[in-house]
Amino acid sequence: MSWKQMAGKVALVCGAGGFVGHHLVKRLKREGFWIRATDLKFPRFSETEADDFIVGDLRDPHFVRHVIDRRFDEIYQLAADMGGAGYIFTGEHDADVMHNSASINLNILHGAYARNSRRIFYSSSACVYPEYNQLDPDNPNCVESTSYPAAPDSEYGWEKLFSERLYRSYGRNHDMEVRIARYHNIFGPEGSWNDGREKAPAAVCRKVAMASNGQGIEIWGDGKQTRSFLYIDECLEGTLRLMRSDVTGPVNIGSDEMVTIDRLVDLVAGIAGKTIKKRYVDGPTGVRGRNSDNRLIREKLDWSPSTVLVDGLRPTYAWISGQVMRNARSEDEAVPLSVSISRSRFAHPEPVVQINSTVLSQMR
Ligand code: GKE
Repeated sequence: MSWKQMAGKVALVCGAGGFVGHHLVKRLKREGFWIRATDLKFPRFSETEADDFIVGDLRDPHFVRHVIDRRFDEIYQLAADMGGAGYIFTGEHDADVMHNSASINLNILHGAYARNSRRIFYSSSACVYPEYNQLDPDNPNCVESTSYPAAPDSEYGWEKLFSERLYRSYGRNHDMEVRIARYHNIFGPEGSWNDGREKAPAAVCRKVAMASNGQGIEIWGDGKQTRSFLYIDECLEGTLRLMRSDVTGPVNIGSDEMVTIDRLVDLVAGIAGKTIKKRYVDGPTGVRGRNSDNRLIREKLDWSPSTVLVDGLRPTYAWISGQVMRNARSEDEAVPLSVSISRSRFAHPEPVVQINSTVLSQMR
Protein backbone atom coordinates (compact mmCIF):
# COMPACT_ATOMS: atom_id res chain seq x y z
CA MET A 1 0.00 0.00 0.00
CA SER A 2 1.26 3.50 -0.76
CA TRP A 3 1.90 6.26 1.76
CA LYS A 4 -1.18 8.11 0.52
CA GLN A 5 -3.43 5.11 1.06
CA MET A 6 -2.18 4.88 4.65
CA ALA A 7 -2.71 8.54 5.51
CA GLY A 8 -5.70 9.06 7.78
CA LYS A 9 -5.54 5.51 9.15
CA VAL A 10 -5.18 4.75 12.81
CA ALA A 11 -3.00 2.07 14.33
CA LEU A 12 -2.41 0.75 17.82
CA VAL A 13 1.05 -0.51 18.80
CA CYS A 14 1.10 -2.57 22.01
CA GLY A 15 4.56 -2.93 23.51
CA ALA A 16 5.70 0.37 22.02
CA GLY A 17 8.14 1.01 24.87
CA GLY A 18 10.12 -2.03 23.76
CA PHE A 19 12.66 -2.50 21.02
CA VAL A 20 10.57 -3.69 18.05
CA GLY A 21 7.48 -1.69 19.04
CA HIS A 22 9.42 1.57 19.30
CA HIS A 23 10.94 1.12 15.85
CA LEU A 24 7.58 0.07 14.41
CA VAL A 25 5.97 3.31 15.62
CA LYS A 26 8.62 5.31 13.74
CA ARG A 27 8.03 3.28 10.60
CA LEU A 28 4.23 3.64 10.75
CA LYS A 29 4.57 7.39 11.31
CA ARG A 30 6.55 7.62 8.09
CA GLU A 31 3.61 5.97 6.35
CA GLY A 32 1.24 8.65 7.63
CA PHE A 33 -0.60 6.75 10.36
CA TRP A 34 -2.08 8.31 13.46
CA ILE A 35 -0.72 6.12 16.21
CA ARG A 36 -1.76 5.23 19.69
CA ALA A 37 0.97 3.39 21.55
CA THR A 38 0.98 1.66 24.88
CA ASP A 39 3.35 -0.08 27.26
CA LEU A 40 4.33 -0.34 30.91
CA LYS A 41 7.04 2.22 30.17
CA PHE A 42 8.17 4.77 27.62
CA PRO A 43 10.99 3.77 25.25
CA ARG A 44 14.27 3.74 27.15
CA PHE A 45 16.68 5.30 24.68
CA SER A 46 14.78 7.89 22.62
CA GLU A 47 11.44 9.68 22.50
CA THR A 48 8.44 7.90 21.06
CA GLU A 49 6.95 9.30 17.86
CA ALA A 50 3.47 8.05 18.70
CA ASP A 51 0.68 10.63 18.61
CA ASP A 52 -0.69 9.27 21.85
CA PHE A 53 1.25 7.08 24.29
CA ILE A 54 -0.63 5.55 27.21
CA VAL A 55 1.47 4.06 29.99
CA GLY A 56 -0.23 1.22 31.83
CA ASP A 57 -0.51 -2.48 32.50
CA LEU A 58 -1.92 -4.56 29.64
CA ARG A 59 -2.47 -7.45 32.05
CA ASP A 60 -5.36 -5.40 33.40
CA PRO A 61 -8.52 -5.81 31.27
CA HIS A 62 -9.86 -2.42 32.45
CA PHE A 63 -6.74 -0.69 31.22
CA VAL A 64 -6.98 -2.54 27.91
CA ARG A 65 -10.59 -1.39 27.46
CA HIS A 66 -9.39 2.17 28.02
CA VAL A 67 -6.65 1.75 25.40
CA ILE A 68 -8.86 0.02 22.82
CA ASP A 69 -11.72 2.51 23.01
CA ARG A 70 -12.36 2.65 19.26
CA ARG A 71 -11.88 0.71 16.06
CA PHE A 72 -8.27 0.71 14.86
CA ASP A 73 -7.39 -0.03 11.24
CA GLU A 74 -4.37 -2.05 12.36
CA ILE A 75 -3.35 -3.41 15.77
CA TYR A 76 0.20 -4.64 16.37
CA GLN A 77 0.58 -6.82 19.47
CA LEU A 78 4.25 -6.89 20.47
CA ALA A 79 3.90 -6.65 24.25
CA ALA A 80 5.41 -9.62 26.09
CA ASP A 81 7.52 -10.56 29.06
CA MET A 82 10.58 -11.57 27.13
CA GLY A 83 14.34 -11.52 26.83
CA GLY A 84 17.39 -13.39 25.63
CA ALA A 85 18.72 -16.74 26.83
CA GLY A 86 19.80 -15.22 30.16
CA TYR A 87 16.19 -14.31 30.89
CA ILE A 88 14.02 -17.05 29.40
CA PHE A 89 16.15 -20.21 29.71
CA THR A 90 17.14 -20.01 33.38
CA GLY A 91 13.70 -21.13 34.60
CA GLU A 92 13.57 -18.29 37.12
CA HIS A 93 11.00 -16.26 35.18
CA ASP A 94 8.78 -19.06 33.85
CA ALA A 95 5.69 -18.19 35.91
CA ASP A 96 5.99 -14.47 35.07
CA VAL A 97 6.56 -15.12 31.39
CA MET A 98 3.55 -17.40 31.10
CA HIS A 99 1.17 -15.41 33.28
CA ASN A 100 2.12 -11.95 32.01
CA SER A 101 2.26 -12.69 28.31
CA ALA A 102 -0.85 -14.91 28.26
CA SER A 103 -2.87 -12.29 30.19
CA ILE A 104 -1.74 -9.55 27.82
CA ASN A 105 -2.72 -11.60 24.78
CA LEU A 106 -6.12 -12.61 26.18
CA ASN A 107 -6.95 -8.99 27.02
CA ILE A 108 -5.76 -7.35 23.84
CA LEU A 109 -7.30 -9.85 21.46
CA HIS A 110 -10.65 -9.73 23.19
CA GLY A 111 -10.49 -5.93 23.42
CA ALA A 112 -9.84 -5.73 19.68
CA TYR A 113 -12.76 -8.05 18.96
CA ALA A 114 -15.08 -6.04 21.21
CA ARG A 115 -14.32 -2.85 19.24
CA ASN A 116 -14.55 -4.53 15.87
CA SER A 117 -10.81 -3.95 15.19
CA ARG A 118 -10.52 -6.91 12.93
CA ARG A 119 -6.94 -6.76 11.64
CA ILE A 120 -4.41 -7.73 14.28
CA PHE A 121 -0.75 -8.74 14.13
CA TYR A 122 0.73 -11.07 16.73
CA SER A 123 4.48 -11.44 17.24
CA SER A 124 5.17 -15.08 17.98
CA SER A 125 8.64 -16.57 18.09
CA ALA A 126 10.96 -19.21 16.68
CA CYS A 127 10.93 -20.54 20.25
CA VAL A 128 7.72 -22.44 19.35
CA TYR A 129 9.67 -25.00 17.31
CA PRO A 130 10.26 -28.40 18.89
CA GLU A 131 13.60 -29.04 20.50
CA TYR A 132 13.88 -32.43 18.73
CA ASN A 133 14.27 -30.63 15.39
CA GLN A 134 17.02 -28.34 16.70
CA LEU A 135 19.54 -30.79 18.11
CA ASP A 136 21.94 -30.74 15.16
CA PRO A 137 23.57 -27.30 14.97
CA ASP A 138 24.23 -27.70 11.25
CA ASN A 139 20.73 -28.86 10.25
CA PRO A 140 17.99 -27.36 12.37
CA ASN A 141 14.48 -27.65 10.98
CA CYS A 142 12.23 -24.62 11.46
CA VAL A 143 9.72 -25.13 8.67
CA GLU A 144 6.41 -23.59 9.76
CA SER A 145 4.48 -26.85 9.49
CA THR A 146 6.84 -28.65 11.92
CA SER A 147 5.73 -26.93 15.12
CA TYR A 148 3.63 -30.02 15.99
CA PRO A 149 3.96 -32.47 17.71
CA ALA A 150 4.79 -29.62 20.05
CA ALA A 151 7.93 -29.73 22.18
CA PRO A 152 9.34 -26.21 22.72
CA ASP A 153 12.34 -26.17 25.05
CA SER A 154 11.07 -23.22 27.14
CA GLU A 155 7.86 -22.04 28.80
CA TYR A 156 8.30 -18.90 26.71
CA GLY A 157 7.84 -21.07 23.60
CA TRP A 158 4.79 -22.82 25.09
CA GLU A 159 3.10 -19.52 25.84
CA LYS A 160 3.74 -18.36 22.27
CA LEU A 161 2.24 -21.59 20.97
CA PHE A 162 -0.84 -21.19 23.17
CA SER A 163 -1.26 -17.58 22.05
CA GLU A 164 -0.85 -18.48 18.38
CA ARG A 165 -3.79 -20.87 18.86
CA LEU A 166 -5.75 -18.21 20.70
CA TYR A 167 -5.31 -15.71 17.85
CA ARG A 168 -6.15 -18.29 15.22
CA SER A 169 -9.33 -19.31 17.04
CA TYR A 170 -10.52 -15.67 17.10
CA GLY A 171 -9.71 -15.57 13.39
CA ARG A 172 -11.91 -18.60 12.75
CA ASN A 173 -14.75 -17.97 15.19
CA HIS A 174 -14.96 -14.18 15.07
CA ASP A 175 -13.92 -13.51 11.51
CA MET A 176 -10.84 -11.52 12.52
CA GLU A 177 -7.92 -10.91 10.15
CA VAL A 178 -5.16 -12.38 12.27
CA ARG A 179 -1.53 -12.27 11.10
CA ILE A 180 1.17 -14.19 12.97
CA ALA A 181 4.94 -13.89 12.57
CA ARG A 182 7.46 -16.18 14.19
CA TYR A 183 10.34 -13.78 14.79
CA HIS A 184 13.87 -15.16 14.76
CA ASN A 185 16.11 -13.19 17.12
CA ILE A 186 15.65 -9.56 16.06
CA PHE A 187 18.50 -7.15 16.80
CA GLY A 188 19.59 -3.56 16.18
CA PRO A 189 20.21 -0.22 17.87
CA GLU A 190 18.12 0.71 20.90
CA GLY A 191 17.53 -2.85 22.05
CA SER A 192 18.30 -4.26 25.49
CA TRP A 193 22.07 -4.48 25.87
CA ASN A 194 22.83 -4.57 29.62
CA ASP A 195 19.67 -5.25 31.61
CA GLY A 196 19.72 -9.06 31.75
CA ARG A 197 17.27 -9.36 28.85
CA GLU A 198 19.78 -8.79 26.05
CA LYS A 199 20.14 -11.37 23.30
CA ALA A 200 23.43 -12.66 21.90
CA PRO A 201 24.10 -9.92 19.28
CA ALA A 202 23.75 -7.14 21.88
CA ALA A 203 25.60 -9.09 24.58
CA VAL A 204 28.50 -9.81 22.25
CA CYS A 205 28.65 -6.18 21.06
CA ARG A 206 28.73 -5.02 24.69
CA LYS A 207 31.42 -7.49 25.72
CA VAL A 208 33.61 -6.65 22.72
CA ALA A 209 33.13 -2.91 23.25
CA MET A 210 34.22 -3.26 26.89
CA ALA A 211 37.24 -5.45 26.08
CA SER A 212 40.69 -4.15 25.19
CA ASN A 213 42.45 -5.36 22.09
CA GLY A 214 43.79 -8.90 22.72
CA GLN A 215 41.59 -9.47 25.79
CA GLY A 216 39.13 -12.36 26.24
CA ILE A 217 35.36 -12.29 26.63
CA GLU A 218 33.02 -14.88 28.16
CA ILE A 219 30.75 -16.88 25.87
CA TRP A 220 27.98 -19.10 27.21
CA GLY A 221 28.34 -22.68 25.98
CA ASP A 222 30.97 -23.94 23.56
CA GLY A 223 30.40 -21.34 20.84
CA LYS A 224 29.37 -24.02 18.34
CA GLN A 225 25.63 -23.50 18.79
CA THR A 226 24.01 -21.87 15.76
CA ARG A 227 21.45 -19.11 15.26
CA SER A 228 20.31 -16.62 12.66
CA PHE A 229 19.77 -12.98 13.59
CA LEU A 230 17.48 -10.53 11.81
CA TYR A 231 18.16 -6.81 11.57
CA ILE A 232 15.32 -4.62 12.83
CA ASP A 233 14.61 -2.85 9.50
CA GLU A 234 14.04 -6.21 7.79
CA CYS A 235 11.79 -7.29 10.65
CA LEU A 236 9.61 -4.22 10.17
CA GLU A 237 9.45 -4.69 6.41
CA GLY A 238 8.35 -8.31 6.84
CA THR A 239 5.86 -7.40 9.56
CA LEU A 240 4.11 -4.79 7.42
CA ARG A 241 4.10 -6.97 4.32
CA LEU A 242 2.58 -9.82 6.31
CA MET A 243 0.03 -7.58 8.02
CA ARG A 244 -1.28 -6.34 4.68
CA SER A 245 -1.30 -9.75 3.02
CA ASP A 246 -3.97 -12.42 3.12
CA VAL A 247 -1.69 -14.99 4.76
CA THR A 248 -3.48 -16.43 7.79
CA GLY A 249 -1.04 -19.10 9.03
CA PRO A 250 2.12 -18.29 11.03
CA VAL A 251 5.22 -17.47 8.96
CA ASN A 252 8.87 -17.15 9.91
CA ILE A 253 10.27 -13.65 9.84
CA GLY A 254 13.97 -14.25 10.19
CA SER A 255 17.27 -14.38 8.42
CA ASP A 256 18.45 -17.66 6.91
CA GLU A 257 22.12 -16.71 7.32
CA MET A 258 22.94 -19.23 10.01
CA VAL A 259 26.13 -18.65 12.03
CA THR A 260 27.78 -20.15 15.09
CA ILE A 261 28.07 -17.92 18.15
CA ASP A 262 31.85 -18.10 17.59
CA ARG A 263 31.33 -16.57 14.15
CA LEU A 264 29.09 -13.87 15.62
CA VAL A 265 31.92 -12.93 18.00
CA ASP A 266 34.45 -12.88 15.16
CA LEU A 267 32.21 -10.61 13.07
CA VAL A 268 31.75 -8.15 15.93
CA ALA A 269 35.48 -8.21 16.75
CA GLY A 270 36.21 -7.47 13.09
CA ILE A 271 33.86 -4.48 13.12
CA ALA A 272 35.49 -3.23 16.34
CA GLY A 273 38.97 -3.75 14.87
CA LYS A 274 39.99 -5.81 17.91
CA THR A 275 41.53 -9.22 18.45
CA ILE A 276 39.22 -10.95 20.90
CA LYS A 277 39.83 -14.28 22.65
CA LYS A 278 36.87 -16.44 23.67
CA ARG A 279 36.45 -17.96 27.12
CA TYR A 280 33.72 -20.58 27.15
CA VAL A 281 31.69 -20.66 30.35
CA ASP A 282 28.55 -22.41 31.61
CA GLY A 283 25.39 -20.48 30.89
CA PRO A 284 21.86 -20.85 29.55
CA THR A 285 22.26 -22.01 25.96
CA GLY A 286 18.79 -22.91 24.63
CA VAL A 287 18.53 -25.08 21.55
CA ARG A 288 21.66 -26.36 19.85
CA GLY A 289 20.83 -24.94 16.44
CA ARG A 290 18.23 -22.65 14.88
CA ASN A 291 17.77 -21.04 11.50
CA SER A 292 14.86 -19.37 9.78
CA ASP A 293 13.37 -21.38 6.91
CA ASN A 294 12.27 -18.74 4.43
CA ARG A 295 10.63 -20.83 1.74
CA LEU A 296 7.08 -20.14 2.90
CA ILE A 297 7.51 -16.38 3.24
CA ARG A 298 9.09 -16.22 -0.21
CA GLU A 299 6.22 -18.20 -1.68
CA LYS A 300 3.46 -16.27 0.14
CA LEU A 301 4.84 -12.73 0.15
CA ASP A 302 7.28 -12.91 -2.73
CA TRP A 303 9.82 -11.39 -0.32
CA SER A 304 12.39 -12.43 2.24
CA PRO A 305 15.07 -10.52 4.18
CA SER A 306 18.30 -9.80 2.32
CA THR A 307 20.43 -7.68 4.69
CA VAL A 308 23.55 -9.67 5.56
CA LEU A 309 24.37 -10.08 9.24
CA VAL A 310 27.51 -7.97 9.23
CA ASP A 311 25.61 -5.01 7.75
CA GLY A 312 23.16 -5.10 10.65
CA LEU A 313 25.91 -5.59 13.23
CA ARG A 314 27.77 -2.42 12.16
CA PRO A 315 25.12 0.11 13.29
CA THR A 316 24.29 -2.07 16.28
CA TYR A 317 27.92 -2.18 17.44
CA ALA A 318 28.27 1.58 16.87
CA TRP A 319 25.22 2.24 19.05
CA ILE A 320 26.18 -0.18 21.84
CA SER A 321 29.81 0.97 22.00
CA GLY A 322 28.41 4.52 22.31
CA GLN A 323 26.26 3.38 25.24
CA VAL A 324 29.24 1.68 26.87
CA MET A 325 31.29 4.88 26.55
CA ARG A 326 28.46 7.00 27.96
CA ASN A 327 28.10 4.70 30.95
CA ALA A 328 31.86 4.70 31.53
CA ARG A 329 31.89 8.51 31.40
CA SER A 330 29.07 8.82 33.91
CA GLU A 331 30.90 6.43 36.25
CA ASP A 332 34.10 8.43 35.85
CA GLU A 333 32.26 11.60 36.80
CA ALA A 334 31.25 9.90 40.04
CA VAL A 335 34.87 9.02 40.91
CA PRO A 336 35.81 12.30 42.65
CA LEU A 337 32.94 11.68 45.08
CA SER A 338 33.98 8.14 45.86
CA VAL A 339 37.58 9.36 46.24
CA SER A 340 36.49 11.89 48.81
CA ILE A 341 34.48 9.19 50.59
CA SER A 342 37.42 6.82 50.68
CA ARG A 343 39.61 9.64 51.97
CA SER A 344 37.14 10.18 54.75
CA ARG A 345 37.56 6.51 55.64
CA PHE A 346 40.95 7.36 57.04
CA ALA A 347 39.20 9.52 59.58
CA HIS A 348 36.31 7.05 60.09
CA PRO A 349 37.64 3.51 59.70
CA GLU A 350 34.11 2.00 59.93
CA PRO A 351 32.05 3.87 57.33
CA VAL A 352 28.32 3.60 58.02
CA VAL A 353 27.26 3.64 54.37
CA GLN A 354 29.37 2.31 51.55
CA ILE A 355 28.90 4.20 48.29
CA ASN A 356 30.60 3.36 45.05
CA SER A 357 30.63 5.13 41.72
CA THR A 358 28.11 2.73 40.13
CA VAL A 359 25.54 3.37 42.83
CA LEU A 360 26.10 7.09 42.46
CA SER A 361 25.53 7.00 38.71
CA GLN A 362 22.28 5.06 39.23
CA MET A 363 21.11 7.57 41.80
CA ARG A 364 21.37 10.48 39.33
N1 GKE B 1 22.10 -13.58 25.60
C1 GKE B 1 23.34 -14.08 25.53
N2 GKE B 1 24.36 -13.45 26.20
N3 GKE B 1 23.56 -15.22 24.82
C2 GKE B 1 24.80 -15.71 24.78
C3 GKE B 1 25.89 -15.10 25.44
C4 GKE B 1 25.65 -13.93 26.19
O1 GKE B 1 26.54 -13.33 26.80
N4 GKE B 1 27.01 -15.84 25.19
C5 GKE B 1 26.63 -16.85 24.42
N5 GKE B 1 25.29 -16.81 24.17
C6 GKE B 1 24.53 -17.83 23.44
C7 GKE B 1 23.32 -18.36 24.23
O2 GKE B 1 23.74 -19.27 25.22
C8 GKE B 1 22.54 -19.02 23.11
O3 GKE B 1 23.01 -20.32 22.88
C9 GKE B 1 22.84 -18.12 21.90
O4 GKE B 1 23.97 -17.29 22.27
C10 GKE B 1 21.70 -17.22 21.52
O5 GKE B 1 21.23 -16.59 22.69
P1 GKE B 1 20.10 -15.45 22.66
O6 GKE B 1 20.33 -14.57 21.50
O7 GKE B 1 20.09 -14.81 24.00
O8 GKE B 1 18.71 -16.21 22.55
P2 GKE B 1 18.18 -17.46 21.67
O9 GKE B 1 18.46 -17.28 20.22
O10 GKE B 1 18.64 -18.73 22.28
O11 GKE B 1 16.65 -17.36 21.98
C11 GKE B 1 15.91 -16.23 21.55
O12 GKE B 1 15.19 -16.63 20.44
C12 GKE B 1 14.41 -15.66 19.87
C13 GKE B 1 13.70 -16.28 18.70
O13 GKE B 1 14.62 -16.82 17.82
C14 GKE B 1 14.98 -15.87 22.68
O14 GKE B 1 15.74 -15.34 23.72
C15 GKE B 1 13.90 -14.95 22.28
O15 GKE B 1 14.33 -13.63 22.55
C16 GKE B 1 13.46 -14.97 20.86
O16 GKE B 1 12.18 -15.52 20.79
